[in-house]
This record gives sequence, structure tokens and C-alpha cells, in this order.
Amino acid sequence: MKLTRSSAIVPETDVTVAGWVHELRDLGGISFLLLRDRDGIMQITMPKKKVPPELVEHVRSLSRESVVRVAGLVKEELKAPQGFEIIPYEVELLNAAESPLPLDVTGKVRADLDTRLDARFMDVRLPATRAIFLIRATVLHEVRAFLSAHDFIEIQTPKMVATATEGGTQLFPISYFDREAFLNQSPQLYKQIMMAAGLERVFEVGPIFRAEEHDTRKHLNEVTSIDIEASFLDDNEVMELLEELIQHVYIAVAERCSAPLQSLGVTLSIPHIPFKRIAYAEAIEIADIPWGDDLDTAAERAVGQEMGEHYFIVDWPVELKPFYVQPRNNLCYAFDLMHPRMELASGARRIHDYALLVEQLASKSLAPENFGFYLDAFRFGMPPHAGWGLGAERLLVTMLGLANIRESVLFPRDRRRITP
Ligand code: AMO
Repeated sequence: MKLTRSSAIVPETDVTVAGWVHELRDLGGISFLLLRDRDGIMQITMPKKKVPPELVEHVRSLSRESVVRVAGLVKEELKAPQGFEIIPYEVELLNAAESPLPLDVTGKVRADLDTRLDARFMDVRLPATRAIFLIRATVLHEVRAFLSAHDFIEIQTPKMVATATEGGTQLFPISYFDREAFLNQSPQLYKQIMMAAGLERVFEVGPIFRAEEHDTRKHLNEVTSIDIEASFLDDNEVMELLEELIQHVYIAVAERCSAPLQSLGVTLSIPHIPFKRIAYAEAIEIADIPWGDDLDTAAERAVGQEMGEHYFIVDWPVELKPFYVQPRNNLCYAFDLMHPRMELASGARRIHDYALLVEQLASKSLAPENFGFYLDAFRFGMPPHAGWGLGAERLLVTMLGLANIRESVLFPRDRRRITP
């Protein structure tokens, strides 16, 4: 079926288009079918004098959201959506939609998020929902383009694993033949192993699984994580790369996604770099929490309000960060990238010394024998390295000002939701 998409239509041509019946309007002497494809709405105009009555009747009988194909002549019509109308000579019903519909697709009555997520196939037909996923695709495309241009190699690491990396409480167990295994929390161990493998700079865009019980607007149980690891770079150098990436993505989305941004009513302001850096000690003072406490939501909000834009928190106490982070006395070379609303990324300069790594595992009450495959990579020439992990959904949610992280995922996984 050779079809023209609505955004590519030129007046005074014959076209065949296809889409969903958005609305039907009958004004007596003239009827309109508003047909929607991925790019927008097209007006199919049927003046009684020009279109045979059987065809008008056929169109009037169509149920909303049915899928149809229309062949006709395009006329310029500045009052119509996208500046043209089509006078049809053929309208074929490809598949009829049942009624009532599970959701109103005209956007006049906005359903609550749960109803929308239950009928996601219908919800994504709404321009304002679709816009999020067009932007999401652009964000991930630009992330890949930026990292590739900075010499990073894209890798894929296993999602079924034997060990925790980010603290043992947040794992989903799976049954793996006769053994226990887990869904991975992070590609952490594998991306570090690739430093010993000599790939020098790697990135992965892939799922991570966190069995957190939280039911919040910023937590998911399945996340798309953007991870990098780089040899011969330190924490400061990967922080610079991270802020440049964030700025690059904002600029690219502002340039390339003007229509989706408009359907969301969003004007992007491009973040200025370098982002401010504050020490953990300053952050807890602003948030008024004791030394050794992690920043909870209230603390993040207090510091975020004070900072007002993206910022890094550095100089963390070693006990608040995972075993693989390079310590510095009682502090460590870890950082968090924060947006005023929430944490976006965390990363660190890593330990590359085998003996120190074994010591740090033990100090976190982790058994080095469970990490044999990982530790081996540190025994035969592991370069110094650093990296970070950035949550794709949190990047989108903060960029677009979405109220709930679930809006940024097609099929979110949370405490209550495993279908659709
Ligand atoms: P961390 O555990 O901080 O670090 O995760 C990195 C980033 O992933 C996102 N994220 C989440 N987003 C939504 N819901 C969740 N439940 C969730 N959990 C994590 C956040 C977070 O900042 N291995 C390290 C990274 C590294 O050091 O390279 C790690 O996983 O945006």
C-alpha cells in the first residue's frame, strides 16, 4: 500500500492516505471527516455537489477511531489543519473500531493516568502523549550520537545475573534452572570488566530492574539506564562529559522536536554548563540533616530549591556509596547529578586496585567469593577508570516537566502494574 503521510502532502496532487477516524462533522451541504495519522490531522472534505451521496453515507456510517484509507485530490485550504483538504473519490474501511472507546482521543476529556496506562494503545494516539515518545526517541538517538562522537562503543551486557551491585535489598529474584539468579540492577560490573578488556570507552542504553517498594512519582521498577564507563578518565572528566551530554540533548530536542514540544506546551530552556558543584557537607547543611544520612525527597527538594538549576553533589561520605567507588580518606570520588526536582545520575571514579577492591567489598559485608568473575578482571591489568549511570526517564520527566515518571514510559512497571 503506497501511502503519503500527512506531513508530506502537496496541494493539487492525487494522494492515498490512511489513518484513524478522529471526528465526523456534518453541516448539511458539506461533511467533513477528520482523519488522523502519526503526523497530524487531515481534513477530508465532502461537498454534496462534488462527492457522490453513497460515499458521503459510507463515511457518515464510520465509527470513531476506525482505520480507513482515503484516495482523493488535495486542495490548498488554509483554514484546515496542516493547510490542505482532500476531496475523496474513494474511502475504504480497513478495520472498524468498537464503541464505546476506552478513552477519548480528542483530548477534550483527559482521563486519569491509570485509565490512560490501561489503554495505552489508545492513549498514544493523543498528540500530547505521542509527543513524549517522539521526544524520548530523539533523546536516546542524540545520546547515542553524542557518545559515539566522543569515541564510546555501544555494548550490551546480560540482564540475568548472579549478583547484586547496588546493595542487596533491591533485587528481583528469578529462577534460573536449578540456581537462584536476579534481574540486573545495573550494568556496573560488566561495564567495568570491559575496561580490563581494553575497550576504553563503552556505553549501554538498556533496562535495569529495581525491586523497590516505593510508590512515588519518580520511581519505577524497570528503568532505562544510560551507562558509560571510560578508562584513563577521572571523576571530574566524566562529570564534564555528562553535563555536555545533557546540554547537547536539550539543544537537539529544542531544534528537532518543535512540533511535539508545542503539543506538550513546553518551551525548553537550555541548561548552562558547567553545572555548579557542591559538597555533600554543604548539601546536608542546606537540607538540615545529619552527617551520614542520604538525601531523601525532602532534602533533595530543599537543596534543589536553593540551587535552582542542575548541579552536582560531590565529596560523599564513603559509607553512602557502593563498594566500587574510589575512597579518599572518609570521603570518596563519587558524584550525583541533580535536577532541582530529583537525582538524575550518579557516578564515580572507580577502584582499579585489586587489593583495595577486595577490602572495600569486605567493608560493605559483601563476600568477595561471590564476585570472582568481576575481581579477576582487576588482577591482570585494569586501567584507572570512571563512569556514570543516567536514568532516561528522569531525564525526560525533568526536561518536559511531566508530573509523573510513568508518563515517560510506554508500559511502566511499578508496585501495582505488570500489565499491559
Ligand atoms: P544509581 O543506582 O544511582 O547508580 O542509578 C543511576 C540512575 O538511574 C536512575 N534510577 C531510577 N530511575 C527511576 N526509578 C528508579 N527506581 C531508579 N533507580 C535508578 C536514576 C539514577 O540516578 N551503577 C551506578 C551508576 C554508576 O556509578 O555508573 C548506579 O546504578 O536516574
